[in-house]
Amino acid sequence: MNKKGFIFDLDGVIVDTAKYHFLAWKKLAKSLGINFTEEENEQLKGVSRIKSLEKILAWGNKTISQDEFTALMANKNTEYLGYIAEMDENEILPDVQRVLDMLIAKKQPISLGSASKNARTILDRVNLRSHFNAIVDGNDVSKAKPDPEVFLVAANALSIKPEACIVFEDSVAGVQAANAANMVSIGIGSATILHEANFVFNDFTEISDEFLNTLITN
Ligand code: B16
Ligand code: MG
Repeated sequence: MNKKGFIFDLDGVIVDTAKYHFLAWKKLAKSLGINFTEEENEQLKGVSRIKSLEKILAWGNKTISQDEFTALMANKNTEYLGYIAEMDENEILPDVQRVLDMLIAKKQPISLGSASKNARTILDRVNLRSHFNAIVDGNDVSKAKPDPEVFLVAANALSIKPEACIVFEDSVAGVQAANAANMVSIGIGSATILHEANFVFNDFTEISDEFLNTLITN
């Protein structure tokens, strides 16, 4: 049987953790007297933790010491982990389980390709870790999306050539990273925002088994 490498982003694709990132960043911003909006949070999707804090400080016109920066990052993550600790299978986004089960039934290699350093914890919370043949996250790479590193490392971990990999992504930076890796990019979200993707669906309920079969055979 044909084997393709299926690479899933985590936040915004498998689970909606953006809302928890928002709450944690909002609290941090407030402590600095910065008004952080949901629109700004949108721009942090797929962006690493360090880059996210740099952006928030720039939006708020704040300069802080390196020590304070490090302390704020740690505080934000502790706050975020508090929300993550409450997660369970109910937070898996619609039809993600169906798509994963279908790909597993078709013996397709599956990897995670996420910028998050908390990816393994989240997969454990929602009981999906065993569905993945490989997990590549923010702990395994040094270059953030739109650099293709995270997806190239995932392809390598699956022993599948990049050209034979398919990436599911909700962020613009992630779609650009998949394209730069020479992979098929599938945007999950708004077609207007993710117009650089090869295909775009609002969510996994729109992705049929027939479409997945075409990806496997072509
Ligand atoms: P953490 P993804 C990304 O995950 C999120 O979209 C982004 O908002 C977050 O800042 C980044 O992970 C780092 O997350 O603080 O948990 O290491 O979408 O690439 O799965
Ligand atoms: Mg994402």
